Amino acid sequence: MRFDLISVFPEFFDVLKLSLVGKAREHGLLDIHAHNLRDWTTDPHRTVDDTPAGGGAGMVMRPDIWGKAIDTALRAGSGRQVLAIPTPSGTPLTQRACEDLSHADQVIVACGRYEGIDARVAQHYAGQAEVFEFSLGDYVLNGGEIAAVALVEAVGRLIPGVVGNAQSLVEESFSEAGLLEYPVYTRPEEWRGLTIPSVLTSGDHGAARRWRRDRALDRTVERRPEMIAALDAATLDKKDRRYLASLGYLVPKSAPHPERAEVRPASASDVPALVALAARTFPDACPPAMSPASIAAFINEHLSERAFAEYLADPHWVTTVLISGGRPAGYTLALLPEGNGVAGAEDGAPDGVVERDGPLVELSKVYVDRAYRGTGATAWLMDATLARLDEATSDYPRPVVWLGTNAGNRRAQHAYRKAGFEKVTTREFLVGEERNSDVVMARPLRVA
Ligand code: JFT
Repeated sequence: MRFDLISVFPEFFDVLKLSLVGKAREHGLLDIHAHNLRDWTTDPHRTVDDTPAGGGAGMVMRPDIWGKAIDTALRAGSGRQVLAIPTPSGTPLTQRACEDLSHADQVIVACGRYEGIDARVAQHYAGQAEVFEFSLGDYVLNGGEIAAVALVEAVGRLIPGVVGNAQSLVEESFSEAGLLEYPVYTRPEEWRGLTIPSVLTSGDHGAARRWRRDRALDRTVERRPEMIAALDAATLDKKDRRYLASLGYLVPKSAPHPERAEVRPASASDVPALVALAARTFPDACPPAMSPASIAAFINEHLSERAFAEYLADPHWVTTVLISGGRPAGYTLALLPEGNGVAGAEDGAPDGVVERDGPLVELSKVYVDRAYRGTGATAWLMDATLARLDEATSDYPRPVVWLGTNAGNRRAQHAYRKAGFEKVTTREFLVGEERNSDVVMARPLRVA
C-alpha cells in the first residue's frame, strides 16, 4: 500500500516513522512518501497561495501548483488510486471508509493550509482518480496534516500484518456489535484507593463477559445514544434487552432497533393515542369466550376518549403512560380513595381482607401492547405507577393497592406476582352483560 502525503509542512509526517506504522514501513508493508508542495513552485518566493476570488479574508491555495504535485504522485502509483483531501466540509472519516481505503493501491493525501485548496482541484481529479473529501471531526484545525496522519494510521492498521491478528478479531467483534468498548483494567489490584471490579478477577468468565457487555451498553447509552438507536435488534440477546430496558430503551417484537422509552404521567395530548392503545390491548386481557359486543360495550363505557378525558381531569385517578419510540406502548389507571378510604368498593375491593393503615388504592388497568411483552416494559410501567401511588399516599403508614384480574389470565397473574401482589380473594366482574370470575390481588404500597 502506497501513501503520498503532500503539504507545505512535510515534517508533520515524521511521526509516521514511529510505532507500528514505522515498523510496517521497515517491513515493506506500507510505502509512505512525504512531499513538500513548494517543490512544484517555480518562483523565487515558492508561492503556493493567492487571494480568494470574490473577496474575503485569508488566502487560497493555487490549483496549478497542486496540479503538478498530484500529477507527479499519480504517475508514481498505479491500480486503484484515491485522492484524499482533508477539509472541514468533508464527510466524517469513519471506520467503514478506512476499511474501504485499505483495499486501495495508492492513497494520495493533499494537505492544504490557509482558507483551503481551490475547489477545481477536487473537481478536476474526480475524472481520473477516486476523490475523497473528508473531515476528521467537527472541530477546527489549521490544515489537513493531522487528518492525514490519522488516516494513515487508521487505514494502515487494517493492512494485513501491520497489527497482530488477535487485534483484528477484537476489532470485528466490536465494530459489528455497534457498541463502544467496555472499560479495561490491569494490575495493581488496588491503585490510589480504586480497585478492579471483582467480577473481572473472580474467575467466572461468563459473569465477566456479561459485566463487560453491560458496561459497553452503559457507555454507549451515555455517550453515543444515536448508536443505540442504530443497533441491529438481531444482535441483542434476552439479557441485553433486559439491561437496555433499565437504561430506558425497549426492543419490541420484530422492531429493527431499540426504541427510546419513558414512563410519565399521561397528559391531555396523549388521549387519542391512549384510546387507540386501550382499544387494542383490552381484548387481549379478556377471556376467549367473551363476545365482541360485550368487549365493545366495555371499551365504549370505560376506555373512550371521553372516559380518558375524565380520568385526566379527576385528581383521584392516577394515569401513567409508557411511551416508546414516541408513542404510547402501555398505560396504567389507578384510583385513589378519599382519605384512608376504599377505592372500588363496589368493584370488589378486598376491604377487611387485607391489613392496612391507610387508603386501599385500586389499580384498575395495567395494559401493555402485545409487541412489548417480555421486554421489561410491564415491570417498568408497574414500578413507576407504584412509585406514584406511594408518593400520593405518603401521609399514611401502610397503604395497600389492589387489583382484579381474569382468573383465566395466568400470564397477568404471574406478572402481578412478580410485582409483589398476592391473591387475597375472588370476585365476580361484569364485562358488558357477561359475568367473569376474577382473582383479587393486593400488596402493600410501601415495602421496607
Ligand atoms: C482544516 C480541518 C479538518 C479536517 C483542511 C485546510 C485549511 C484550515 C481551515 C479552518 C477552518 C475553515 C479552513 C483546514 C481542516 C478538521 C482540513 C484544511 N484548513 N477553513 N479542520 N478540522 N476536522 N479534516 Cl486545506
